[in-house]
Amino acid sequence: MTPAETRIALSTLCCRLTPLLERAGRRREVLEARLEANLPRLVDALLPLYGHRWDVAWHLEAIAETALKAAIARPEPLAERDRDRPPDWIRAAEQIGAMGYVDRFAGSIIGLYDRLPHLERLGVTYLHLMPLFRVPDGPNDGGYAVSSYREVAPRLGTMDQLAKFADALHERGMALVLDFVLNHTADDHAWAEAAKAGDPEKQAYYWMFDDRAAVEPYARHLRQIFPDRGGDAFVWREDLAGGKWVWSTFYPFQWDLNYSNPAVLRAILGEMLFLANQGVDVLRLDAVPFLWKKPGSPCENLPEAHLVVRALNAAAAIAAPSLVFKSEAIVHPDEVVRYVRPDECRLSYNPLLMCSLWDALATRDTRHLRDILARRHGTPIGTAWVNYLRCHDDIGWGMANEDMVALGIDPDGHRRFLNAFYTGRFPGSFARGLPFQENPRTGDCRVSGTCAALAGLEAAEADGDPSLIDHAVRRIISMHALVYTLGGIPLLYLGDEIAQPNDPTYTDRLAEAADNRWVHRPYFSDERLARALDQPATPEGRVLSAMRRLGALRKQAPALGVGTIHPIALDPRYTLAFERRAQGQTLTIVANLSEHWVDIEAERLGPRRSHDLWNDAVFDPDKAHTLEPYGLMILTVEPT
Ligand code: OTU
Repeated sequence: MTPAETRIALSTLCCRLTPLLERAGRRREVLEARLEANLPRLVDALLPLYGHRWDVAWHLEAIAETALKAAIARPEPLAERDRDRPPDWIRAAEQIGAMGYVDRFAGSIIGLYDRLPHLERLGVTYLHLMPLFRVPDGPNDGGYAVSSYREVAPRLGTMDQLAKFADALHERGMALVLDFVLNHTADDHAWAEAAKAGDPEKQAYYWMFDDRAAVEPYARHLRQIFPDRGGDAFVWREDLAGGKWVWSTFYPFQWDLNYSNPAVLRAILGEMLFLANQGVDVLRLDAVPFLWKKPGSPCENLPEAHLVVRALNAAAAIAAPSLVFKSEAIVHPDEVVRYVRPDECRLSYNPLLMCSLWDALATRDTRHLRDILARRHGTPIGTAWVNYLRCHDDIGWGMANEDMVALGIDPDGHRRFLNAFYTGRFPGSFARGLPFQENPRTGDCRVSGTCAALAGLEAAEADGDPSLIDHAVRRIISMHALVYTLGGIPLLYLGDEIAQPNDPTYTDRLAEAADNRWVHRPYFSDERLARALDQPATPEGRVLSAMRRLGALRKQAPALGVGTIHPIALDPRYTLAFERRAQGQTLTIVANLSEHWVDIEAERLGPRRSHDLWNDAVFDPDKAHTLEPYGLMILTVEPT
């Protein structure tokens, strides 16, 4: 688009929006200012996507109108939140995230109220509830096959209850985070049902092909996401007007939306802003890399996928400015960071840190971890990582091959080792994970398992050896401590704070049996929580008290928010040390990711006496210090 064309599009758009603005009442001035600031961004994102269409002006107008209508309908308390919430809240040290399934963590939305004291004790300020929308009966990919974005699954509650719960969270200084599954809908979403009934407009919401020849230019270039399902990303559906191939990147009952159709972007924007107006603060954009498809390309991370996100971001800035997007792109690290920018997603999962931490734990070698902290950990101003150890998905070894090669590591061989290690197949491994989506052709797989199972607690408890149990507990704590001290928002996977083991009972449930990610999605154990509280010396008791301490630490340590990390070179290579500085505070974190005792080269940690906050001890650089297996120090310079 030339600047002149953009200007013309913009001015036509402004005229068309005027009658709507007249209905905005007191908000008119604010909305005019927001339109002025964000309409150009919206148009810049949309024109390269749809500018070639004869009806582009009509679609631009419809999209802008959808945003403006949602802005006018925004409930007053949320409009206040838009005004009052400093946009940089996501970068503050006091932010602590937690994620869980409504049913597994609390039974229902109403049940969540009883869990609030537990969350508050952990310092949680960011609560990510896993998809809680209406879904098909039977398999629904843990809620990621959405039948309606506007209805809560009846067994969990209602949309009204959710909106009220959002208020309750806000009153406690917590943000509500929900998934927005925008790459696909369930095959029984109203749009899919209309497509089945022969509605050509709704058929054009999806990727549908009459014959296989039309599928091939795409199919040949795609990576298999779920090899277990057999076939490729296309499914033949007899129930679609005479039979059609439908694109379904994930499970066959999840139909990919067709964003090359601007009506889809408008429709999904409507659903998104409906959720924003229920009080959702952060939307986790599921599977963003897949949003755009082009024949002959891998159909992942295409530049147009970024434009779709930018268009939604600009529309949200008009309608619900305090809404934040979190990107879920579990891809090559170079691609992951491309979504992390204020005009796309201000938050993003940090899969590279996650898998590098597990890598260091298995190899007792922190070189790769140090390397990524030095080179790949920064994010643009106004953005932050969401750092985590476990989530509801499997672990894939998403390090960059070139980074590994530079360290003399063979990427394929190393990934095979990590898979063997974390599935307990490697001799001497402490981990008890399961291979997820093992590809018989390549032998490749990913890993399922809870933090406790992967960090060795399960194997150690089966063994009954107290020193192994102690090591496993220390692993869990030190790994979480790194997540809590490496900036960004740490995201606790609920259940891990009480070291819940794998849940093998998923195989008894029909809808779950074929997907072993359910092994690490256990029902929250009240019994375990009670034991953790009553018996602080048990593994769950030690982990819970450590998680509470880490939570409390972040509240007092501005240095732990987003900011620069200065790695400190320490030998041997199973130790990791780095310094965090902000607002006059300096913290030095030292972790031993091995079962060995380590002599710490104290002089490398700085010349001053400091206080070890974690072990409540004096750290004197002139004295010898040793760090116990999987030990941790958090040093702060003592005021003189
Ligand atoms: C996401 O994950 C969700 O986290 C999964 O739970 C869903 O099954 C899936 O989408 C479909 O909705 O491949 O193995 O780069 O890697 O979107 C998990 C992003 C996945 C993909 C990611 C996907």
